[in-house]
Amino acid sequence: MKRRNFIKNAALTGAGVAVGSTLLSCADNDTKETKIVATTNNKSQVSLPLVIATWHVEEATAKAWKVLQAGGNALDAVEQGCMVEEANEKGQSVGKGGLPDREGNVTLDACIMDKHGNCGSVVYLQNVTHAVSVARKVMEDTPHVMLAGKGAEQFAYEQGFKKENLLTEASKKAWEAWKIKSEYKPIINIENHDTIGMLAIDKNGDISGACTTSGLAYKMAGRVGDSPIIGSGLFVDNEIGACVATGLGEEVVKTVGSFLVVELMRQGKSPQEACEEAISRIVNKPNSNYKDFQVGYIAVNKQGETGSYSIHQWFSMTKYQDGVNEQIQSDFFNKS
Ligand code: SD4
Repeated sequence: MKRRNFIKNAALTGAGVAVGSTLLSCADNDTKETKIVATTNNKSQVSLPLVIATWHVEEATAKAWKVLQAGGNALDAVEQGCMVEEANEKGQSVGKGGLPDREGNVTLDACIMDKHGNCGSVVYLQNVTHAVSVARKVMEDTPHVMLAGKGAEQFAYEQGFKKENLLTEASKKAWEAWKIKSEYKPIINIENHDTIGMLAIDKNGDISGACTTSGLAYKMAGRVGDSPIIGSGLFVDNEIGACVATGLGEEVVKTVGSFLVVELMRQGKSPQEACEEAISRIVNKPNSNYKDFQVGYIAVNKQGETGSYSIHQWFSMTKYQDGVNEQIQSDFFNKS
């Protein structure tokens, strides 16, 4: 993930951060195919297939796009796309290399949902990198939706997943430095916000989604966030559209965020309007302390229109459509 580079580049080049329908920035130097575009989504550009993902994950969307272009289905695309970030040890909020909990254990949460409304999820999974694939196995090979902890891990080994140490040297060092301070105050957009959520529509027009994370860094042992909770971290309704969340999971769970976005689209809102409304449900709560945390949503509807919105600046969505892999800077609530 190169979100921090993006932020730095945008600042250094004086690239615009205005929102609305204005063009935002010049090309990202890292990849020729990736460019930063308008924050609003142009309906006339809609064509299938397409894939969107939270944050700046163009390698993951490229993988998913390859699957879709070859005629693969949306379910395979989102699983394989998410696996790219799970295997990326530099991404410290997903899969291998994820930051651990307070005790030094890396624990993963993931879920996946297909065009039929089938879903699978794993929570508090240890020692297995590809949590999203274990979630898919739960969906396809068990009578259940969710497996947790030791049971999920045991199931993964039975399915042929290999045992790995997920705590890399870099994450161990970061945890040891954190232990000295022992202060639990995640920094917005910098710590704890690299969960990858991915939504795809294949050439048949069918939608699937997936979400995978190591959760909040330095969380309490046993803590589970929104990402593996169907309806909170992810929801897909093939008739309507899909949504996936990132940010402080506790706040997403309290509003059943992704289900809310899909239901708002069912009532006629565009994906952009639905994401904005779901964020407003969080920030407009009495005594909401939204200034202290980030939540972001991305959504797609059955027509292939997309939207993304967050509480604070610097949330972005990566979108691969019409052969172009681009980072779209999200509009956001807190302009103060
Ligand atoms: C969680 N939503 O566990 C996740 C955190 C996240 O990037 O988005 N991390 O609450």
